Amino acid sequence: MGDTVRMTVAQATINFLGAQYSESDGVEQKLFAGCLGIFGHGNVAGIGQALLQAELEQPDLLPYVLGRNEQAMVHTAVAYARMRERRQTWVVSTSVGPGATNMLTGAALATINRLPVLLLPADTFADRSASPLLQELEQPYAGDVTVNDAFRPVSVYFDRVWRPEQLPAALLSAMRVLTDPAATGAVTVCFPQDVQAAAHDWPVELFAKRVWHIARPLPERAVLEQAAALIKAAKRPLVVAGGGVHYSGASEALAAFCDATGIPVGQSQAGKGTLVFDHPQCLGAIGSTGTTASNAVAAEADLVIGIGTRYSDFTTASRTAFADPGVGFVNINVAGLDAVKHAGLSVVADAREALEGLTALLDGHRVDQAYVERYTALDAEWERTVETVYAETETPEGLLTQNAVIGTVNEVSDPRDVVVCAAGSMPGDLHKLWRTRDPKGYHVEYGYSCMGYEVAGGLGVAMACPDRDVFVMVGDGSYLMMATELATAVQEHVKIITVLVENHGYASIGALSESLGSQRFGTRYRERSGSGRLDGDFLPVDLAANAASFGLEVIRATTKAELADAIKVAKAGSDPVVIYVETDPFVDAPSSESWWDVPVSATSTLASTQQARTTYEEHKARQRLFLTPPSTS
Ligand SMILES: Cc1ncc(C[n+]2csc(CCOP(=O)(O)OP(=O)(O)O)c2C)c(N)n1
Ligand SMILES: [Mg+2]
Repeated sequence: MGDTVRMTVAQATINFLGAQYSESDGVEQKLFAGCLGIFGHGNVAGIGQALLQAELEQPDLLPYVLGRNEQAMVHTAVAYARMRERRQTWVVSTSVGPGATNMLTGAALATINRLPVLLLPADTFADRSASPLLQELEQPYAGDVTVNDAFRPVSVYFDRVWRPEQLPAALLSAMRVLTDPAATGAVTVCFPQDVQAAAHDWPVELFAKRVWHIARPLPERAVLEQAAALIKAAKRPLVVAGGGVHYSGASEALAAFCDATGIPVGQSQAGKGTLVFDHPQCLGAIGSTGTTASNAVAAEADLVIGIGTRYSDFTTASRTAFADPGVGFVNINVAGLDAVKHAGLSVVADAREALEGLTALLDGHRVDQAYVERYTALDAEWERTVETVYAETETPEGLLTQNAVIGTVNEVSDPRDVVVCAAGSMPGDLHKLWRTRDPKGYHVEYGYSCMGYEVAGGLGVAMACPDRDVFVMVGDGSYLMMATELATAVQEHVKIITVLVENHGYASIGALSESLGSQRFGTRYRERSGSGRLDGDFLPVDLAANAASFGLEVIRATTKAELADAIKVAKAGSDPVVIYVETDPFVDAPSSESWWDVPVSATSTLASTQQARTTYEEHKARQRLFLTPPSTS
């Protein structure tokens, strides 16, 4: 037997995690920036003790940050990982029971967005000596099921360390999955609380520095040649760029490919910024929240080249965006799951490698000049639309429009600043309207579009890029759901500029409800009136005062000029600031001339619903399955 060292399971885990590195393109960095945590029984004595010991004896090993809500901590970690192109993330430690299950939403968000995070929920006693303990689920049908089993469907790897001897295998598997570009997401390793505190003799090699190479799978030569042939044969090819382009660091390779071929690009939410907004081939957002330019080009495209996209229903306008009868797909993706979608030619490969290979194979091939002129004109028309709405002035009621808020933030912020959002009407409006001037300047979480991501995610973004200002755009609904991490931002002295957009409820779902014949039912923050309905006065809730209670500077802005001044003040300082603006929920962003499939009641006593159903059926008829493989003939 070789040398061993005696430590608890928790101490061994923290020592192991602090010694893990990722490596990509020859650049090494610590895989974990630190550990976010909230203590309770389950982790306070085990992992908590190990973190304390580490902070005192090896402060750089795995710095501990106290969060305020477990879900929010996952958001922070995931946002950080996205900014670091999945090469670095955080560990999140929770107590047993509710502390653990509070992370479920965050786990789903991480997995859907293909972003790495290591979750360490505490678990009930392995030896069951004190069962049923506080917060333990007792299932009559199974002795080994705990609430943590709910993590299985939302994790890309799940394990539970019932015995110390299992620890090396569980941790090595967790690292493998976290650093696998095709498989990454939420990795959950559960730690029964008695096991955390148990001592064991560990082989010293367990704690050696370990470097996890992040692979760039190469495309198969023959498949890439097929892809090049399809692109050469296409008259109206269009790239759909997704988040995978960012994670592969393929923005420059995409720009070179577009410059050489003249092929235009529509961008998904995660793919926005892969080309900057004024790149000649950038048509901006695509799909249900897309630009009219992207969507017009998509409707006519005969070949769609998906790169690092999972083709969500927003990206494809619920399968109505691509209307050419013979349209085919070529999909470049590290994940086979995504590469095979829509019967596409599946190019399972890293985006940068595949793009560089394709540009070489295409060897000077360019699309027709007439096509270039057509999409350039469409793009210019959309840019004029953006100019117009950016210039909107206050409404007759003296309210700002959301378009003007977005325009003002865009114009006053610096090109390298980052805008963060996730749910409500702003993600769609930002997708269309935000002029992204830096590949990392746009961070909208739209895989899960999770209300409450904004502040917590913004904190993670700001921690990942202290040299940029971070604008958290958050609606009143999302803010009310989870503003908790403003306290963490104050604690950590992390500057985030939160633009809190008050419109007294759910403008997004209100507009959706109206379009579906449901009359904005239950979407405004109003008191219950004498009629028994929620149609009374607006609630006297003062969110600006709420934000100020976190110990932050809050600036109320009622005009565009005040908003611009507030942004300048916030940018000039070094502390977190909240800018509170009230907007008119009835002024929408310009239409994307696109659709989103949300089924309307097939039968109803309400005329509004009946009308909406007729419209729904018209749109639904345009929806198609893409089952035909692409062809060069
Ligand atoms: C956790 C969560 N619950 C519910 C939803 C559904 N939803 C999407 S947007 C929205 C309303 C958001 O309101 P607000 O933040 O005020 O933004 P606004 O729509 O007013 O722009 C709701 C309820 C969601 N996306 N996430
Ligand atoms: Mg709102």
